[in-house]
Amino acid sequence: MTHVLLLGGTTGASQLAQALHQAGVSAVFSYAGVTQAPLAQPLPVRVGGFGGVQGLVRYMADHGITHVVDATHPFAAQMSRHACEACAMAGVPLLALERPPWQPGPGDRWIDVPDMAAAASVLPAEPTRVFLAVGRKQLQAFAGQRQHRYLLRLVDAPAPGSLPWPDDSVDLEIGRGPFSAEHDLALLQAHRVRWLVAKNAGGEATRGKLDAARALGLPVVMVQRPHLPQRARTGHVDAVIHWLRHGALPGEAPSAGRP
Ligand code: 3Y8
Ligand code: NAP
Repeated sequence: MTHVLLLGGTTGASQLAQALHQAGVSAVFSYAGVTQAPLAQPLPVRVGGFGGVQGLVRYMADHGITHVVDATHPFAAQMSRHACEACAMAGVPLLALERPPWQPGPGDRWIDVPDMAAAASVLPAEPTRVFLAVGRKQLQAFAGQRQHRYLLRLVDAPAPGSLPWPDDSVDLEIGRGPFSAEHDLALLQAHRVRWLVAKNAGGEATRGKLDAARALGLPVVMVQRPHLPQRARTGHVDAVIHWLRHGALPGEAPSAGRP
């Protein structure tokens, strides 16, 4: 009897949850619990960490998990690494649902950097106005660059005094996306933004800020994805359903001994 653990928290995970529900596949949707009111899902939901690799192995045994689909974000590297380790230890098949990284096009002024610290180091020395579209957890990397005026987009309003700068020295936009190019163009113009910092998340939900930056001729500091272990992966929700039914991705022979 198939019972899927869907590691969620992205648009792709929400789309897969709908497909699993419609296909009548038994599954549980997992959030880390880092936002106050995550989107509702058509599947049973569990919220919170598993307690590391061993905790995930124990959760899979206790709940009869037969397959894991890692549909987390490309920057949720620790969760993805834990899923690889735990599934290898437990002998549970694992498939990643992931989207390709964004690629620069004509007119894009991207500066690729390997990580958030490098992103902070390429910002100009002289004071300017920077849109940090990297969420709450990554802001510390910019704490030393106090000469800039920052626009922050966060899912939840930050607790007073919790930001690395005085609350009155930053501008906040609270929202979870998707954000259109029109919306982000107006946002960048309203705040006279001169630089953007973004993670190469891929997908359509937040690429609007990149289209807006191109239209305004603004430089984008683009943080590259962390490296992840080798694992089976697909970019298509229907390929996940096929994998669950046939033990292989479309066009591949079923792996020996797999359900
Ligand atoms: C808790 C679940 C859906 C899900 C929507 C996608 C799209 C919007 C792009 C910008 C960039 C950012 C951030 C972002 C994106 C989608 C998707 C995606 C970026 C929610 C969600 C959870 C989170 C966690 C949150 C992080 C933060 C990152 C904001 C829900 C809305 C900046 C990443 O305050 C915090 O602790 C927030 C933390 C991890 C990155 C960070 O380091 O701060 N996502 N985002 C999931 C959980 O608890 O398991 O609340 O409903 C999901 C989405 N975030 O179904 O439509 O699919 O990528 N999320 C980044 O890419 O830079 C926003 O503003 O332009
Ligand atoms: P992370 O750094 O890779 O993981 C940190 C710890 O959080 C994990 O070791 C695990 O705790 C727990 N965790 C993460 N995702 C989980 C999930 N889906 N279900 C249960 N536990 C989870 O994770 P993150 O970058 O903070 O991302 C947290 C969530 O936000 C994920 O669902 C991710 O898909 C979503 N998200 C993240 C980003 C981003 O920019 N990072 C963007 C959009 C959405 P234990 O070790 O205790 O098991």
